[in-house]
Amino acid sequence: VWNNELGLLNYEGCCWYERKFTTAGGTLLFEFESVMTLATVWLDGNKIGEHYGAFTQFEFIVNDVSSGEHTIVVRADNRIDDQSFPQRYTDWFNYGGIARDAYAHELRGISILTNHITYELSNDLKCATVNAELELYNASRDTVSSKVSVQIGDTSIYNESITLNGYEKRTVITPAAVIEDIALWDIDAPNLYTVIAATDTDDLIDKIGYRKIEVKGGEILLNNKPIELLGINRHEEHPEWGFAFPPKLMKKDLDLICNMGCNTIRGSHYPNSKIFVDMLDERGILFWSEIPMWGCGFSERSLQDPVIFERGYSMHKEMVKCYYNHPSIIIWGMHNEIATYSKYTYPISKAWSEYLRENGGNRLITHASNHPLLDNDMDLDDIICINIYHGWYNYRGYDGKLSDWDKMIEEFRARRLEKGWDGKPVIMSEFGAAALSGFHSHFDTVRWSEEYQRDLLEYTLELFHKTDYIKGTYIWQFCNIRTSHAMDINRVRYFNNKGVLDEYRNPKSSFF
Ligand code: ADA
Repeated sequence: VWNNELGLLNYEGCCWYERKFTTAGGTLLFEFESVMTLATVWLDGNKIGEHYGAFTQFEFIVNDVSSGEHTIVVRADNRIDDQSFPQRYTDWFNYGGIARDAYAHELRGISILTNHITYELSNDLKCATVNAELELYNASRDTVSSKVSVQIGDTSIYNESITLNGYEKRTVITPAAVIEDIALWDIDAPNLYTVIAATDTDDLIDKIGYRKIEVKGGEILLNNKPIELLGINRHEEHPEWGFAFPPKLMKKDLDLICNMGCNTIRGSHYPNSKIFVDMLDERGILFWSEIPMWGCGFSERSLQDPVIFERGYSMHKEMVKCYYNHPSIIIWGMHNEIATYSKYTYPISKAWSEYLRENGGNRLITHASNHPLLDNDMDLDDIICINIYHGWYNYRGYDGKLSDWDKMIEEFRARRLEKGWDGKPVIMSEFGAAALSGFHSHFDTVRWSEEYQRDLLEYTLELFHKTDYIKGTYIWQFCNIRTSHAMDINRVRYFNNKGVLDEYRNPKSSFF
């Protein structure tokens, strides 16, 4: 990420990356986990592909590569325009560069590109009926036959021979296999099973966990038991590395989040690193993954732009493709604080929620709304998610006091009943206040003090926990983040200072 080089903090534009490598040749698969935001890739001067979207993985396959030395060039372009994700007015910093790992794989014979494991659990949750959906590719120009097998834990669920024509891609859905006596994945027992898909010349190794998430009668049920989501919003960002976030720090962030007693994280506002989601799987922490479609930056005109629709749609598809097997992901978020009070968002939310419901595995679908009393799209959600900052921002029709919360909770209770949404659990997905580390006050009305933030969080959390229809809370936010210079004067130091930790992960009073 270039912005942390001296003099480049505010550079927005293109940056070129070049790397020489040697290969035995044949078919190569180039995999990029995150390039911000428009990526164009050349191999030995020949363009091999282009991709839009900063936080989702993409791949290009190149056949007939000669053996020897080659040069790969990537141009990363993070310019913002009317059709970009994010838009100019967005509350995070628009870093540029190659933020996550990139790989070149040599493919041989029949290769496995993806392996999605889908399962249905029996009512008593003791037994799973499992399918694998394998995407296979013959990386050779000749017809090739190979054994294809899939094993989950100690159980073989598939073992067949398959023949593919030269360079043919084929999706194989294995017949249903019943696995008895499974150990469930849960927050206090995150049991994982290793999945090995193999051909004569390739393998793909992954992990899955068996769990069931659903809503019933206004409750969220994890493995048939009601659960309260105790969460925090976290940006995968650090002032030294931007979005190129080191795994060592991911572990530290998780240790801190577990110390706070959280059982869930919202990956606000974009898909997080695969390695981070692996850690969540291993530690039994529930995750909300969403695409980077942030708020009021998206004008009514842009919400009607087919390019915006298609870009967001493909981000959902790539998110599902990449993270499908992770048991920790229980929520897909479609967007955050867009104009869901207008008539322009419903068609978008409808198309995306239908896609996610059909293809996204066993997950709850939602969007985060900052106008809960006017929102039209909550019909489409499994859980209702509300972002409101009473006690920090002043809202029309309210007094600008902490007690505005009590009023709002009763108003939303009425709206929920009127709309017939009483079966949908409500989550307070953002609330909080900014505090400048080390700024203290004896007076509980002094904004920006650590005490003001602490008291506001105490007040709101207590209120939410005792409100019958609220089934989860995500504090805004884990730590301070660098933000866009387009944000208003409220962003002191050009940081969003609502972290319960500062940007270097030192605690403020509210952390405790
Ligand atoms: C919004 C938004 C967050 C952040 C927050 C704030 O709810 O979703 O990204 O900008 O407001 O701090 O005001």
